[in-house]
Amino acid sequence: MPKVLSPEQVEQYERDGLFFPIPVLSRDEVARFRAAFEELEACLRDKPKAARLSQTHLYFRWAYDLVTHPKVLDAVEDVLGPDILIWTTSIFPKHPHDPAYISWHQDGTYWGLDSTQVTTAWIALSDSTVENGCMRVVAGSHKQDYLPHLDTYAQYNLLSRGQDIQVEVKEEDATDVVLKAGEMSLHHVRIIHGSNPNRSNIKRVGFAVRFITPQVKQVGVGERPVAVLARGRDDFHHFDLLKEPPNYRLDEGIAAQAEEAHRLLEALRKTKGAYMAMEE
Ligand SMILES: O=C(O)CCC(=O)C(=O)O
Repeated sequence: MPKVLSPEQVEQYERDGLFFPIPVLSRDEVARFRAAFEELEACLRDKPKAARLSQTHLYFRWAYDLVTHPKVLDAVEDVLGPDILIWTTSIFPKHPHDPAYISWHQDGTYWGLDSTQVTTAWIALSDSTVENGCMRVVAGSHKQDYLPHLDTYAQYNLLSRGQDIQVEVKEEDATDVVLKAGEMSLHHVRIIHGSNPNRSNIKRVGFAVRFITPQVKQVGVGERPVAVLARGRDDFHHFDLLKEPPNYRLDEGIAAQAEEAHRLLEALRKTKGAYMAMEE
């Protein structure tokens, strides 16, 4: 029996590669997570981009609590089944009138995962609207294979290499994933998606969590990545599992996160073709 999504909603996810909105956080919870994020972001302002907003769930208790929130996991269980790992996380803030955007892309093209047993929960820590640059998807596009992408390194592209899909995406094919703070969407690893700049006075904050099943392997990284066993069991042992929730003070967490990001980037530089979401 599904936990929160009805069988029709699960079918819709399978058909469109997307389901939203899914209410997951109370108003108080949004306030707690948003305040913790703002505090972190303020401390990270002068840090290099790659070390900043990736893998926060491994270093900051609030981020761990958010990504393992029972309501988030219930919805993920409805599409992935009872055994769930958290592979990576990224936070995507867009400040008022921020020119930053995300080009049309398919996540799986550059993640090095050997399966599509992967879903992203995009949790809104602010309202996410057409005006402030909500995520946009091409519903049903996950049914196609992976398409060629070009690394553009465009200045305001939030993706690390400005990966841009090399097919025309028609405006009328795009669905705006409008969410209220505390709601989330789920999207398939092959769906074509992106987002426009924030043209409003309202900051947009999205917390993206990449969930996989334990069968999934990450290829080409040359080392065992760390994952969080969020629910169920892992009989495959493709990842080193985080032993306990993070318990750092803010400054310690920032230092530990920066050190690990630096180490991983060095390791990735030696592994041609392998990229992780932490690079985003
Ligand atoms: O935050 C956005 O607008 C898009 C995020 C994204 O590309 C993703 O979560 O895969």
